[in-house]
Amino acid sequence: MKRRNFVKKAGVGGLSTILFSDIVFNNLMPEDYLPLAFQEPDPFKMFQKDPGMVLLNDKPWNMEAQAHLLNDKVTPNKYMFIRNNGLIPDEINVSNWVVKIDGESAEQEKSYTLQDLKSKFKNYTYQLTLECGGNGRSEFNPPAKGNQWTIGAVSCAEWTGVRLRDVLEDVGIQPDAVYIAYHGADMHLSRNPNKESISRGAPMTKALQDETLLAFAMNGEDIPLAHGFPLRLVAGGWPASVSGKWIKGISIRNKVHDGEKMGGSSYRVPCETVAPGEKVADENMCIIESMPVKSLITYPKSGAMIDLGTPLKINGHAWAGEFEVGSMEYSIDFGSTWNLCNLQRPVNRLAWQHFDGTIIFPQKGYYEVWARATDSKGNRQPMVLPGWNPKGYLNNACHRIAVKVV
Ligand SMILES: Nc1nc2c(c(=O)[nH]1)N[C@H]1C(S)=C(S)[C@@H](COP(=O)(O)O)O[C@H]1N2
Ligand SMILES: [Mo]
Repeated sequence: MKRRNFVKKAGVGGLSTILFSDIVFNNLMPEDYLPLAFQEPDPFKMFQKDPGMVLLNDKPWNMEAQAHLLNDKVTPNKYMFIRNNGLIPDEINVSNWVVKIDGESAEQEKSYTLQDLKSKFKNYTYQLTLECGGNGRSEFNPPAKGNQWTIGAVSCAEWTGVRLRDVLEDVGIQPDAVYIAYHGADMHLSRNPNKESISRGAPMTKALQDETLLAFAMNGEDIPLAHGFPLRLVAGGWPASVSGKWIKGISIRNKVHDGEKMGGSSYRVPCETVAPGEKVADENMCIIESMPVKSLITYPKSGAMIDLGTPLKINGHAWAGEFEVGSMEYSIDFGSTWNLCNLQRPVNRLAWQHFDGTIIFPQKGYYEVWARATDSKGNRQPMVLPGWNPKGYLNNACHRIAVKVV
């Protein structure tokens, strides 16, 4: 992003919020002068992230959480991963922000201001799990190019907005509609205005679900800038790349959307399993839809020291794309035997579910606690890496933590 413009627009929180102090002699600062403090911006301060978050890339900004930071039932901004493909928009004017609905299968072209959306349609609030399709990529071998996410590219925040369905129906959907596509205001890294950094979408069935929102609030406040302020699409349970940020347009398409990062190996995996490193022809690649069943132990932090005889209470979250998690187990003997955890139902469809369990270790020494979720259809997390694919998507292997009993 152009940093000076970011500073201008940071008026959202104000310059001094980022610096955590006032600029003395601010009135004497030359008009176009960029204070040193912004020349090498601290992304943790700039995006109000916890210093425990891990920065993976600064061009574009990408940041992930660590498992123990995700312990909250509802993910606060400070622990939410950031995945950007392009440059965060630097000129956001909320008062004249419009979203245009168009496309071959739209009855008409129609634009809405933010105020139109908020007042014309009923507002809904859901907790929705968003996981980057590439979460877990760092483990694949041969390695896959892209951000080397470990386990931290997942969140479940509370989103408020209007149903995409209500808006699309207000515009009118023609019977030949197949797919919706989003268009965001973020610029391509090349700064070429004719290129989109990413423009994905989803089949009509997903677009028309109750929980698919055009959201204007996250956790009861304006959406943070990095997460799509002032308007984002939220399609829980699918690769988070479907949840377009900084939404300026939605197209109702009469074919599978062919925008940026819809083809090739982007967010697509071999339709049939392939050997690691194998070349896969384009026509044998399938678009990722529902994300696979997965879980995370968020307490304790890996490396915990426990006194022998003191029961250890573990807890975390589990999620299963479009489905519900049916059961949750842990193992302390490298997967030989498994014990059931308590598992809560989701607050609403597509929200992650919380689990806990109490472990009594038999003797002093080093242990690993492994966690494994099974979805309502019987699909279970693998103990080792699942099917290799060119871009390293869909790694839902069991999460493991180390524990020392002393
Ligand atoms: N406009 C736009 N939307 C976007 C992206 C982007 O780069 N630009 N990244 C996508 C990807 S790949 C992911 S994983 C999620 C990340 O959402 P978050 O940064 O709010 O966690 O946003 C998706 N929506
Ligand atoms: Mo992503």
